[in-house]
Amino acid sequence: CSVNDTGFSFPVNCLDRHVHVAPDKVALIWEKDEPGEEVRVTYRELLELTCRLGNTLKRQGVKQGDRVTIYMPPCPLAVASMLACARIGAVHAVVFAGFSAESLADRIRDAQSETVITVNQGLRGGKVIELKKTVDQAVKQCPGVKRVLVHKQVLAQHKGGCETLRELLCSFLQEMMKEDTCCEPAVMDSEDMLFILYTSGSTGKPKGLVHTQAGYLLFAALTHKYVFDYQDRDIFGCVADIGWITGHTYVVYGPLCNGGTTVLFESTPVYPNPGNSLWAVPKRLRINQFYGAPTAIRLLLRYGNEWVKKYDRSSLKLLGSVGEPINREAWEWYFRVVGETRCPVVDTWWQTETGGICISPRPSNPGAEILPGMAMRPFFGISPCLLDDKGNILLKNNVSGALCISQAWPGMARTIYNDHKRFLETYLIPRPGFFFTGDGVYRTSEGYYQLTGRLDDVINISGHRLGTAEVENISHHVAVAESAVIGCPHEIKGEGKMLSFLGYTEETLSAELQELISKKMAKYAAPDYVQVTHQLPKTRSGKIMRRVLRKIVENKANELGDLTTLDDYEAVQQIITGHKHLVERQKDN
Ligand code: 6R9
Repeated sequence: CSVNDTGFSFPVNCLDRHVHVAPDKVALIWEKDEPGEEVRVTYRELLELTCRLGNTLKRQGVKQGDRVTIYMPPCPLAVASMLACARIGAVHAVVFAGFSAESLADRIRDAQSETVITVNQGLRGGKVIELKKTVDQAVKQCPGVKRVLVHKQVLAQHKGGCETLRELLCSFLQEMMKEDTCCEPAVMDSEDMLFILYTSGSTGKPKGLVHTQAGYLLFAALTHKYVFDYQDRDIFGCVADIGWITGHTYVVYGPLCNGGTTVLFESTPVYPNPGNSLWAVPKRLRINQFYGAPTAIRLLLRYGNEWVKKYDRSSLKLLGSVGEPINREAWEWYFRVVGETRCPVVDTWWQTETGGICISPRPSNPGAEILPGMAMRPFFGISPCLLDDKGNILLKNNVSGALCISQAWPGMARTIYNDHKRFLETYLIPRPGFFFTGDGVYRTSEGYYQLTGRLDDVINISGHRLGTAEVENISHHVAVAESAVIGCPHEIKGEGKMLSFLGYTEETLSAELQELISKKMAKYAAPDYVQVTHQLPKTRSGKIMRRVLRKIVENKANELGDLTTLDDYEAVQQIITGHKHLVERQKDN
């Protein structure tokens, strides 16, 4: 298959280039749900799969610029589907395969996708997930959908086949195998759309952020190479679902553009147990860089050191963290226990909107210090800027403010699909002349950046502004796995009175925690109330949903807002009940 010389579209950069040099190099390692069942796909195989799939899409009538919704768990076919869209110039919109039919339908309609690609079933944590059924329900509410391509995986007894939905539905593996392994890449403009990815706003409908061709790929490749010090033969393990931006940039585009070998994790961090799931993998697959979320690190920490120590982790050279502020305790455990103090830990700050990592300890001068729980330094071309509420630029160190970025960078999202006004209102108008991230940050006296949490979560007590992360970081106590701090109305202290939700501990510990926070931070920061809970409300990608907690303490449990990204509704119900008990006890006292 010869590559069109003028074609700079993605699959050429992510596949063809490498097939010319090293066709048999492994591109993907699919670490399946059942440990030890990995599948390896070489660059040649991935190119063939992508081309066949590209031809199938074209034959089905998908054209350049059309949107294609992909509803699949992490697997080689999902990656090939993304790359096939890119190859023919279509725009992919991957939707996390845990979303409900309703949420999927919203996203299909918003993207105006005529095509949906899915698999009949998926496996996660040993459970069969009926993806095709969800798609069936979703497309009933989407009159614009013309075709659903279903890959049949044989996982369990599957009745009925896929012929039921509509005429255009096809079992696409069969179709694909009839196609040619050569598919001319579309020639795209650098600013043409590459993909849409939905991220939830705190209110209203989800935002379909648009990333474009050249800038995004450049930023994905550069950050992957330099932040993680990715070398030619390394095996890169990013435990993120392809339904999130981390999966797009650091499972798919960054590693593949760099000709690397990337791991697709299908399972959960604790299936079948907290050792076999993740800690056995570095040795078996010889993983060199491991990139995960604080929520998973905190969960695994709770299971103790033995699960980790059981397995050889000498292949690891670097550990990364993304998605939330990483509290000091989790950072130390990651560094000391998981990485045996040998691997630098990079806390990487970025967003769906930024396309790739913007602040992280590496790259930096050889031997440069890395401080626990801090993203520290801006990446090449990123100019962070701190602004106060009135829009004044804060130039000094040892200051907190809104994190803004003062000049455009290649990976920046260009718009919200079909709603440029909302894009401007959310990111560019709040602080004119700057990109407004919505996150709070503290610049230390050394000039390093430490994220303090979402600005809408900031608590104001007697005139003092507190970032949630600052207090949560201190709430570290032997019996506390995770904590979330929120504000609630208070007559005396003005705007805020604090209340913490702390997991896995006994209520008798609340006094100890109050003392701990008073001592380590300040008396005013000590929580007025401590509620003990077994779980915190989290998004499916592991972020704590503090706004849900806020509504509960404001007694507005019936106005919890958009919960489509909420992972476990049961956890919220338990917190509501727990909160009622807490209020009753307060009254009794
Ligand atoms: C990549 C990703 C973005 C939001 C972001 C911030 C939080 C991400 C962080 C972090 C502190 C870090 N966030 N990384 N906060 N330290 N290292 O997660 O994208 O899902 O769009 O979330 O996540 O609040 O604004 P996305």
